[in-house]
Amino acid sequence: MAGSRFNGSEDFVSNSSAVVPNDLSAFWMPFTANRQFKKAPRMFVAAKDMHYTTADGRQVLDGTAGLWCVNAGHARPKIVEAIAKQAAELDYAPAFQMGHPKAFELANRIVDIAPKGLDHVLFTNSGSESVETALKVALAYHRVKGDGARSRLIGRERGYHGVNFGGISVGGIVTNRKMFGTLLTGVDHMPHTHNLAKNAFSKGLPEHGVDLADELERIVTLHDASTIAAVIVEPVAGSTGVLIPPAGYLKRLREITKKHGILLIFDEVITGFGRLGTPFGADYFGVTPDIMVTAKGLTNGVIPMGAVLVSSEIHDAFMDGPEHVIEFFHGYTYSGNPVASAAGLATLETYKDEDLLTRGAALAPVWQDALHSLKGEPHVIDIRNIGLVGAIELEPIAGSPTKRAFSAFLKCFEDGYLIRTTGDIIAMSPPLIISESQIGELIDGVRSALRSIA
Ligand code: PXG
Repeated sequence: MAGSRFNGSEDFVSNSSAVVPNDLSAFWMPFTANRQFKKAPRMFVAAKDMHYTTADGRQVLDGTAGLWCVNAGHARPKIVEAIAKQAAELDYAPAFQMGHPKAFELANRIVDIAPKGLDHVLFTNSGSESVETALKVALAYHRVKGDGARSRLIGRERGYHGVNFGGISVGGIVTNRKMFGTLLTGVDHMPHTHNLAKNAFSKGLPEHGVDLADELERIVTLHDASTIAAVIVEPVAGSTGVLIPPAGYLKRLREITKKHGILLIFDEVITGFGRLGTPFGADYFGVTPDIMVTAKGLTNGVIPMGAVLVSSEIHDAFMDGPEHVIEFFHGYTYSGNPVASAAGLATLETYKDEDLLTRGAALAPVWQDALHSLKGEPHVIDIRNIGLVGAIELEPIAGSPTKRAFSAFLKCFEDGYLIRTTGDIIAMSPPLIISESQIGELIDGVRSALRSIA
């Protein structure tokens, strides 16, 4: 179709075995400006460790771990081998009323590294499904306890909890919500914690804003605790531009939820599996939720999989009634899929072999210094960091929000660096195997892009 074909398609036959098609019209790409992309496609055809290879044979340093998921770096041998072996040995086993060993083994290994008290695992295929699963567990938990009036769910402005109906209902991103009708009823939102006036250029946790947790008390007063099932937050809000919680904020949320019998759900799809320099965000902040939502880094992004961890108290509340009856009417055809489970096990082994779940802590000071060296560069109005996550907020071009950051993204890609942008915020979250010199390289790439864009 006109406009969707490359000119001179031989330019896009890669130097690897992958051949890039020259008709891009059929694939309606996710969260992508499709028409713009298809006019000037950016294609990856291979990846190894810290680098992608583009269709035209260039190396691109991965500053985002794919989409916050390739925490161990690309094409790691243990994971690649485990997937191939599992596919040949047991490709699929029915997920309902049947089992296979690797799903149980993976659940055990996840519990081993999880915060104490989160002892049971439900498997899903994505972060979005993990969120839906967590919300449903929370609602059903109160119901099986005879407290079914607790049906309200509380999220937060600027929260991202995937794209399904529960997730966009508790989420706080206007563009992700406004097209889709009335969403779930009985949802309310706390304010977000981002405050440039008070906290710009904070290193690590911002100093101001712990009192924003008290907004939950206001919401409880409005609706009454007896109607509220759960509060869901990302320990660090990733997708809306790395919003780092003020010191003490998550502890305060934990106290308030506990006081009112409200479940606390941490959405650790991004903060899980070493991103903050600890196995989970819960460890970083010293706050244990009742339910923890994960995905992404669980399988290093290689095979789609998510996991929802719940406390024994929640799990045990369901283990009642006649034993032949299904306790929780929820699950997916691919819950605990054998190949995904094998990928998860090999991923956790790789993390362990290379101490990747804590490597971010050792690198964090280097990362922080490198990021904050961008202070004073053109357009930069804030820099923030935690673990191996960083964000650079740019002054938007008047009348054209998002354009400036997107130009930086394009320039970086051209120069061999992969970054992410959301609004006018650049977000970075490299694989946890990044070297100190690669951190320097990446930040210098961003510096040079900032100096060259309008
Ligand atoms: N919760 C959180 C906190 C997430 O960050 C999801 C749920 C949904 O996961 P799935 O697997 O259904 O996509 C996410 C996903 C970005 C970006 O660049 C972030 C996500 C996905 C894609 C891009 O910020 N987070």
